[in-house]
Formats: sequence, C-alpha cells, structure tokens
Amino acid sequence: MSRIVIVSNRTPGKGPAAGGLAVALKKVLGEREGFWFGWSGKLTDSPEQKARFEDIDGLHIAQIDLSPDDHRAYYSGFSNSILWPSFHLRLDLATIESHWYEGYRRVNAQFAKALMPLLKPDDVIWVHDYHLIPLASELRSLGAKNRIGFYLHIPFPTVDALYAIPHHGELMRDLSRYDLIGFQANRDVAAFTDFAEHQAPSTFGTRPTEALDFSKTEVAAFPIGSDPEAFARLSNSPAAKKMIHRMHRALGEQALILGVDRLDYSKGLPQRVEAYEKLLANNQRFRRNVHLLQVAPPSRDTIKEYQETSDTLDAICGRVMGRFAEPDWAPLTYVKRAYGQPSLAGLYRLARVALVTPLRDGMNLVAHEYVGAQDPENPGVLVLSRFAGAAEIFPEALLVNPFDTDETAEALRMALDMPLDERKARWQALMAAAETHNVDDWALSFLERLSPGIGEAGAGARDVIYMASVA
Ligand code: ADQ
Repeated sequence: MSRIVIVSNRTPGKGPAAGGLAVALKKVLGEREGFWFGWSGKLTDSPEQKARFEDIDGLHIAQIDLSPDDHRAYYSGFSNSILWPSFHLRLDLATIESHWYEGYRRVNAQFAKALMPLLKPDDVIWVHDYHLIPLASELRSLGAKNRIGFYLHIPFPTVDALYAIPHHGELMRDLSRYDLIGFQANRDVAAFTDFAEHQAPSTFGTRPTEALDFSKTEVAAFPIGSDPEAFARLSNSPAAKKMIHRMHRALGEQALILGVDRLDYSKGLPQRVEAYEKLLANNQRFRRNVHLLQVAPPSRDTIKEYQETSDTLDAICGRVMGRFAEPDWAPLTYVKRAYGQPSLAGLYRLARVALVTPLRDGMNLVAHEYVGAQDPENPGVLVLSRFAGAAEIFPEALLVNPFDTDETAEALRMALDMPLDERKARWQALMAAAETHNVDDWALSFLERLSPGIGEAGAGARDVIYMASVA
C-alpha cells in the first residue's frame, strides 16, 4: 500500500500533541506507513541539505533546519505578514517587503530538495497550509510524479485581496500543480472558483494570452473538526474537575462567559470585549452576575501587528475593569497563557456561554471543542461569528457579525437568558454536527479523495460537503 507523507511547516514535538489536528494526523500515520516532514524548529547559519530522521512518540519524523535569514523571510515575513493578513482580508495589516518572497521560495525549494530523495514513486503527499503553497511546483520540477494534495487551514481570499499579494500569479500557478486542493468551507471553494473562472488572462499568464489551467486540479471543501467524544471524556477528567472546582470557588453563582484563542488580530478580541462592555452597560442586572474569562496565549509576538493587538486588548480590558469593577467584583479576567486540553475542557464545561467571534477564521476548533465538552443535561450556548468556517457547520449557534458589537452584546444577552429546553435542543443539533465532522473522518476523507482506497476503514465515512472541479 502507498505510504503517506505529511508535510507541514513544523513537525509535531515530543509529549502530548497540542492540537486535535496533530493527534488526528498522528493517528493516520500510526495506522499506515509513512512519515511527517517539516522544519525542526532549529535555526543554523549553514543548514544541512539532508533531512534527519527521528522517531518521536512512535512517529517517523524527517526534519530539516533553516537559516535565520531564510526563516525570517519565509515565516514572519511572507507567510505571516503578507499571506496571513491578506487571506484574512486584513490588507491594512499586511507589510510588504519584496525580498521576503525570495526567502519564501528558497525555503520551499529547500523543503523539496530534502524531501525528494526520501520519496518512493507511489507515496501520497499531503501538504499543509499557506507556508508551503509552492511545494508541489518545486517537487514537480525535481521530477516528482506522485499524487500531491494541499490543504489550506485558513480562508481563501476574495479576488481583490488576492490581487494585493505580490506574485499572486505565481502562487496560483503553484496551486495548479496539486492534484487536490482542500478548503475549510464552501465559502473558500466559491472564492477560489471565482478567481479560477474569471482570471483575466493578461494578469495571470506568463504571456498575455496564457491563463492558468486548473483542469487537472480537484477542489473541494473538507471542513475540519475536533474529536468531540474525546472532549466529552476530557471534561469529566480529574484535571478538568480540578479546574471546574477552582473556578467555582472564584465565581460562585456568576455565569461564565468564555473566550479561548491565540492572541491574533483575526480572532476579534477587542471587539469581543467591547461587546461584553455593552452587555454590562445596557443590562445592569448582569453586573455581579456574569464574568468574562478570556484566555489568549501570545502568538507570533515578534510581528509588530501582533504586539499592537496585544496592546489594544490590554487597553480595552483595562477600560472595562475601570468602568465596572468594584472592590469585591471584577467583570473580567484576561489570562495570557496556554492550558492543557483537560483544563481547557473543564473551562468549556463550566462556561455558560462560549464567545467565539473571530473576524474571519478558516474553521475555528474552539467552537467544536466547546460543543464536545458540554453537559448534555445542562449545556451552554455557543455565540459564533458568521465569518468563521464553523458557521457553515453550526447554524444552530447564535450567529453574529463580530464587527457589530451591539449585535454581539444582544446575542450574549439572549444566550444568558436562554431557557434550558432551547439550550438542549440547540446543543443536540450542534453535537450531531460536531460528531459528523470529526477530525478523523476529515483526514480520511481528504486522503481518500487524493488517492482512492488509501483511506480504507475511513472510506465509508467520507463527508465532503461541496465539490467543484475547476476547468
Ligand atoms: P488557529 O488559528 O490556531 O488554527 P483554532 O481553530 O481555533 O485556531 O485552533 C486553536 C487550537 O488551539 C484549538 O485546538 C484550541 O484548543 C487551542 N488553543 C487555543 N487557545 C489555547 C489556550 N489558551 N491554551 C491551550 N490551547 C489553546 C488554524 C486556523 C483555524 C482552523 C485551524 C485548524 O486559523 O481556522 O480551524 O487552523 O484547521
């Protein structure tokens, strides 16, 4: 049977994997032959061109080091200061330095050169995310004929935002070298199709008459999910119970409103706290009866726009504290650190409302995890941004426009006032959707589409909600 080769920017580290994605892909690799390839996390002035193999937690992992300059241009530069903001429609936050593109391509070429000698002809290659868009092109130029799939974890941009990205024509040509492109949501498939069908030949061809040919590339939505049953179990684990106990002691009868996010401008954190401020301003009865806990570990904090988001959030949390806090009551707690999954599951379980309001998000796994961790007899309410891919999966959540803080404040009020019967009915529908879109089936459905037969056990569980073959 074909081996599976997973390629991502970073390879998983030692110890319990942080995210459901790493767990799911580990499971895929644990059940089949193959290996995971990526950057080791080490920087060195003259990196070896050959990959090192290491077994970590029973996984075969092949890694390369990068030079500090290349890494800066590829990771903080082109990937996270140009592609991330543009794909999230935040062109105002993009910083463009033209030399970053060369570093981005150099690292992709370095990945390809180190990966190529490790490949067998029938290996199936699954490339993850925006850092590695050119990888298939680079591999093909070295002679790879393998099936290669690409999965984009973040949203695909509108055509206008795409045009704002330097070298977008080359990047789109790179995408056409994949056999399968997977997106999170129908929204992304539609944006890609819009580009592919309406591309102006004079803009995208190497010559004025040459349009890009996507006829050999299949494009489909494969919405990622979590492992809701694992979160249900975790929410009853000793670590979760300890967290619940600790929070109970601090909160008493106050209803907990919870936000859990990386500290990223795409997550809409300042807008969220502003909505909470409006809830307290408009509804005196909630003061002393609710508490917002926002957990937001720093992320990409060498990038200026991330530091600015952190400063803005500090300021707005301070403002809400100054406006509403009393000597014996604080309206919110803001914790800038990461927690293990069991502690998070405890927080999810206790929270009467999850406030998941990104301005734009590929999927948003926190929404899935929250649903999985609820008590079926007394579930909480999910307030969810309509601009998260998760909104397509969870129409029974209270869907809001996160830019409209009045609307979010009103959704918070509705969530806090929602009767038990309605909470249960909504949660049952949400849980059914979270189970349908679980992360294991997601991985198998992508692999099965990329290489029919490879998913085996998972083949029957395929759940692709939309498919467009772009000719
Ligand atoms: P992210 O932008 O990182 O992922 P998200 O989908 O919410 O966003 O996943 C975050 C993960 O990190 C969750 O599993 C969550 O439990 C964990 N996490 C967040 N805060 C944490 C904390 N304080 N402590 C511990 N863990 C924490 C990108 C895309 C998303 C897409 C995912 C997966 O931006 O849209 O859903 O990939 O494809």
